[in-house]
Amino acid sequence: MKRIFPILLCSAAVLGTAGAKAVDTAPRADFHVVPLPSSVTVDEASAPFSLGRKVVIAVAPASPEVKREAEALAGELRRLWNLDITVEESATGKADIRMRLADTGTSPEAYTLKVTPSGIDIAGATPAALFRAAGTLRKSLPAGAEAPLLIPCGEVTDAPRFAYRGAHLDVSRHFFPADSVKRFIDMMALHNLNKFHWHITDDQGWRLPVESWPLLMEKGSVRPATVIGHNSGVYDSVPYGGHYTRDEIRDIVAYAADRHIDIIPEIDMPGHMQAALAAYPELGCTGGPYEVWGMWGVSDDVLCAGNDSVYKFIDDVLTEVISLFPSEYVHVGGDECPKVRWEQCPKCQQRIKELGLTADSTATAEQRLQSHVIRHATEFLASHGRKAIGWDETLEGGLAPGAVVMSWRGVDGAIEAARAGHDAILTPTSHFYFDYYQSEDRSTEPDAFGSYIPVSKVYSFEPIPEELTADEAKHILGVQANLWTEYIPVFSQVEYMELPRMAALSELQWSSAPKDWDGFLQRVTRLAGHYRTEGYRYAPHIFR
Ligand code: TNX
Repeated sequence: MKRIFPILLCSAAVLGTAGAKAVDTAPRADFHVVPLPSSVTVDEASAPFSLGRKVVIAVAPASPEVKREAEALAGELRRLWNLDITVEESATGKADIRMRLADTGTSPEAYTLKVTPSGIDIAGATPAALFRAAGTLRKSLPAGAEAPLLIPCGEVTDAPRFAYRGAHLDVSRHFFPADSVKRFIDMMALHNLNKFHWHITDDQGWRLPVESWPLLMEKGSVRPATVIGHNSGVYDSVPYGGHYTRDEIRDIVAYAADRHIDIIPEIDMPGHMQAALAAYPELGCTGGPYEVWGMWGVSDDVLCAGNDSVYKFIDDVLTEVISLFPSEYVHVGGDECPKVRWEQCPKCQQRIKELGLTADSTATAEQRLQSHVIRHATEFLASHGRKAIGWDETLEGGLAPGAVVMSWRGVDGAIEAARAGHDAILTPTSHFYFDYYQSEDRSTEPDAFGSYIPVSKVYSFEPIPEELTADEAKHILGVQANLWTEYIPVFSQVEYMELPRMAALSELQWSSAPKDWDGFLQRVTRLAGHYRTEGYRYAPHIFR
């Protein structure tokens, strides 16, 4: 009752008694969104601001970057609440919503959102900060409601805990067309994520256009058949393929950039390369023939590390990757590379000799050969101003300076990397493999990889390992969830596996607040209203 009284009072005050009845029951915004902002203060004593059907957003003249963010917010308010919005360049700034750049804190994504009875002031350190502020405003508003929308007076000040807030999508095992990839990017933007790790090549299909090696697309993007179920040994005999064009990739990169999301493409090497070997068998140790793989798992056939043309292949592919993706980071894989072929391969053994690689208690000669391949790719990227990320196996046999470690087999890889002065990203299978089941009762779930990661488990994760000193902990760039798609043939299932686990992920990535599961549950329940307006398919378990 205490809470409601001032609202009734002020709505009448704002709109006069004639309009009071409609406004009394008007849907009310709530700044306690997902991910939870650093600070939310609500001034219950002041009249809430009423956002009517007609809205003006003002930006300072000659500030095209701010105007772009204002237009983006206008687009969302139009699309979701059917508001009639104009963006004006106005020096006096008289408007319902005012947006500007300002020094708002230490993070480039820090913003403030201030609501007074006369309107909403959004200030951010950068365009990205304005975008996050607009996202908070959007999530604060009640999904599916009709204008006028009441927005309580108060202030949100906010900044992310981690600069790297990732989500990964595997488009090799199953292919998702450009529109679906954009939908994935939309889901990321809704949760303040900013790094899209695009797993675009693997044994089961090469999806990236590479003009200098055209058979990668022609042959490497289609597998002749796919195994049924979990490597049952029975195949469907249906060719399965798909790849992106260069134009589609450029378009997706621009779409992500508009949402302040960088795309980090992964060229998984020297293992997980059977699709490339099917196209160019001379890149393998045995010379093939190879097929684009139709089963799941880890293939023994990998790039031949003793073959000079393999290094040329890597340079050529990375050259095209760099030309398509402006991202600071490029992922070079490095996971699950069996050494059985290299052990038998005269060229690989010769290369081991030439390089003087020897086994010791920390690594075999073949692990050091893998480290040589990854070092080659890392140095190639560095010479073009880019940074390499590799899965934690890249620690075996030594890491090139500046390489970033993505720790997936637990958190030990991140600890080791941080102690050695390398940056690290956490994505342990225990909490962030969203291809794992969301319920212990598998009978009602779509087929999944195995194991069990409920939303509460994701939410419980603390990103900074206790073992690290404060200085070492600075190397933890952030957290990421991975979606491997062996058992995910359609995009609606991508949505189901991501949501609402992505909400819990986003809290760890963004929010510095102490954990509060009950509070999170209330907030994510409101967020699910936004999932419904977007038509996202989400897992229902925590809402029951
Ligand atoms: C491990 S994580 C893989 C993927 C599989 C995934 C299934 C990693 C670097 N490699 O190739 O798809 O497990 O959960």
